[in-house]
Amino acid sequence: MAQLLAGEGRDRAMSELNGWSATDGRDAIVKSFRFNDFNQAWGFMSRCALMAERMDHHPEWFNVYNRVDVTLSTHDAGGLTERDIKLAMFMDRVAGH
Ligand code: HBI
Repeated sequence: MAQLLAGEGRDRAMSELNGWSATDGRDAIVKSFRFNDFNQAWGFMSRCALMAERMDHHPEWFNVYNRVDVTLSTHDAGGLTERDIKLAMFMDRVAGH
C-alpha cells in the first residue's frame, strides 16, 4: 500500500504543486480549476479521467460550468500519498497551470 506523506517528504512534494492546499479535517489536498467555458472544463475532466483509470487512482471532484473543484486523497491509505501528488501534477500540466 502507498505510504502516507509526512514531514520533509510531504513539504517537498507539496512544493512541486501549483495552487494546491491542504484541507481542514482530513488528510487531502484541494484545488479549484477555472476554465473559459464548460467545453474546456469537460475536456480537462476527460483527460484526467483517462489518466485516473490508467493510474487506478481517482479524484473526488465537483463541476459547475467552467469550474472544477478537485480533492485528492488516497482512500486505501487514509490520506495523502505520492499517488495524489502524481495526479495533481498531471492535472496542473493538463490545465496549463
Ligand atoms: N482512488 N483516490 C483514490 N484512492 C484510492 O485508494 C483508490 C482510488 N481508486 C481505485 C482504488 N483505490 C483501488 O485500488 C481500489 O481500492 C478500488
